[in-house]
Amino acid sequence: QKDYKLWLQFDRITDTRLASEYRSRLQGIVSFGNSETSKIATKELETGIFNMLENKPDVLSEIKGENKIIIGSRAVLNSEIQKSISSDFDKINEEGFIIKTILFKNKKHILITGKKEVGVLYGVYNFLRLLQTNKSIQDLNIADSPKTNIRILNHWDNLDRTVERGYAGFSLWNWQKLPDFIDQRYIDYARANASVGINGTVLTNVNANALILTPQYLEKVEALANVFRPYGIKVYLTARFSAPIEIGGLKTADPKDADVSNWWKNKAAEIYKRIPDFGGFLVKANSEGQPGPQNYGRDHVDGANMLADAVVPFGGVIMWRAFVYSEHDANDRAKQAYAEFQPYDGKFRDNVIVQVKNGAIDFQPREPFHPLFGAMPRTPLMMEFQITQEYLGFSTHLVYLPKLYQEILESDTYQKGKGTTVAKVIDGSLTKTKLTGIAGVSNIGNDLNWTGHPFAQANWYGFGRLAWNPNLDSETIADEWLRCTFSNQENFIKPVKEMMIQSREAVVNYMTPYGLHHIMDTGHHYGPGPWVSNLSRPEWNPVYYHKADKNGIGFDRSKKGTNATAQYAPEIEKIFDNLETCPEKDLLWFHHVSWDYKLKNGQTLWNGMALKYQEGVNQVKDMQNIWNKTEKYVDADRFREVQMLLEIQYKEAKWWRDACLLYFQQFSGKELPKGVEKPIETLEYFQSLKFPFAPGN
Ligand code: BDP
Repeated sequence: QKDYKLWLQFDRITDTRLASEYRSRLQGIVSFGNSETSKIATKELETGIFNMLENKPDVLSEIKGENKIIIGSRAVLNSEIQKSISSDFDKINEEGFIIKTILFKNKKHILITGKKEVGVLYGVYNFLRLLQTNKSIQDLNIADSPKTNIRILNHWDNLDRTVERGYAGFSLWNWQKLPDFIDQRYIDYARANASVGINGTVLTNVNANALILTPQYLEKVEALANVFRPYGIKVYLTARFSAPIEIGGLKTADPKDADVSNWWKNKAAEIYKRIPDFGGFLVKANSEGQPGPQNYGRDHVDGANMLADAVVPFGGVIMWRAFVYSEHDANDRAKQAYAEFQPYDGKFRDNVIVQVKNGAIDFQPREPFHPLFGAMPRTPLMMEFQITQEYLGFSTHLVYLPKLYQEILESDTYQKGKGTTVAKVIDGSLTKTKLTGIAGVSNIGNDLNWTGHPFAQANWYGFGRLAWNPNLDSETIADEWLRCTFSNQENFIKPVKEMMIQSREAVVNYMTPYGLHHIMDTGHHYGPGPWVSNLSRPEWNPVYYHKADKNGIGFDRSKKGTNATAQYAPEIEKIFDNLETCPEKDLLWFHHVSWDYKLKNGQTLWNGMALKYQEGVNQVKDMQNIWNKTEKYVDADRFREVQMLLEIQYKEAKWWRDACLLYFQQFSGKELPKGVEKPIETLEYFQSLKFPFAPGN
């Protein structure tokens, strides 16, 4: 099954000239080292080369002749090679790798090495990618290292195997059969992650169940940790703050209570006894009804630091989430995380990292960067992206997310003047923090193709690549992914890459153009629901976010409104605050403007908005046209699958356009401009639609 193999297809190289050049340079593998990791690296190289070049390289234990690939970590390399490249090791960090053409006894070879075994494994996957993407391997001199320490997937997986906001089937983790049954998928999952440099996984949902911390489950977690370890992947768990009560028999979970902190210390010791390299805990506390320190009159610092003290003797970390908003201060949800967390800057223990979503609301098709990224210079902050497409058409719509990730990472916080981008906050280069990280809420389930949509695999891949290096370009990543996953044919790559790149803007256009946000239907978050106004908490209702009325539309977060703009550095605040300078893509996020407001292109807002909705639909049509021409480059299954999915996406883009425009038209009272197709259905029809059973909510 092709789509099970993800980007690790290792298809035969069809360019015969290139294949023979590769063959001549890859005449055997000399593998130093005996660890599990090094065995995996050797095997990957062997089978990868065999599949791509159809010749089985010999695996040798010493260097003879020429044109061998020599692999091994620094410690196990022979002393002559070690000496000759010792200065290269200065260029990499603990997880980095070197791929270099070297001379050994006057003969050319390719060396793949690193300070640690896992670096060698990363080097091997990167080397294989060179072949997969048909790059020259003539004179190699690559030294590369991950720019962040924690590159981690967050699985929102429940113990009953349902996945919160998961659209690719049930959870991979078969808790019932663990620890004795090791599904091959666990190994393939680890492989895929290691191949892009992901080095951690949180196995359980942030809306946590304390049972995972009982011995019965820890035994199962241990079995998974054992599978992942040789691939350089650490296991983490979510910690339910009230666990001391629920499974510990205590009366309280107050972080200042000595019995409580002792309970966590003992729990940590118990976990580390089983899993010596356990990563630590991810915690959602006092957010959306989850228990936390505030239940006891304590604060986030008390809670996080208490847990941090429990894991610190073992080298563990606490990832404490900043996704909080309260119903008691409903004036502007976008301001609440900042208001609650910013005053804690500098107060957390060294092994606490605060995990912040990319935007201040919640994983919308477009949000400006979260103001906290520019506001906590004395606190390690990690990024939380969503790979699963909760608000972007589940695994039905083709949306290439690295484009969104890049937009956020490139945003300038001005924390220390111009050029202090979010990427620099995240990779620690700004604040010199040693604890850095990027988390991605996983889109993986037990579907045969892992992610539901074949192109959703690109979001997993791209997340990993950007976690490795937040400065990578999303277009380059798309190029790599396409070549590794489908084909190297330029006639395929060029248009399909374009399709991927434009897919992010398309979804913004047909769902939430010009800074609109959170106007999806209740509960499942799939289709349009700008009319929803009956939910118990004001900030759960779409009408709270678009504020459409006869006078106009948009959420005024400027000085005249909720003053959320003041949470940004003065330079950015000024830009967002002023209608003249506020980027139009964020217009209705920051301003309430009249339907006649003149856009930069000369259109009125109403016309411009309607045209954007139409443009989104047209873009999906373009995507269909592009895909329909790829049949000869793609296997029949994936071709057909993507074709059907794009057809649904096209239908649903029209659904979003028509439902939103009909609804907003009640307020604007204006005709649809020329160029926008007339809706066939009525607003009442769209409002009456009931979404069928939605997975994962
Ligand atoms: C929202 C989801 C909800 C999650 C929550 C979170 O709708 O299912 O539990 O975020 O991140 O996006 O905690």
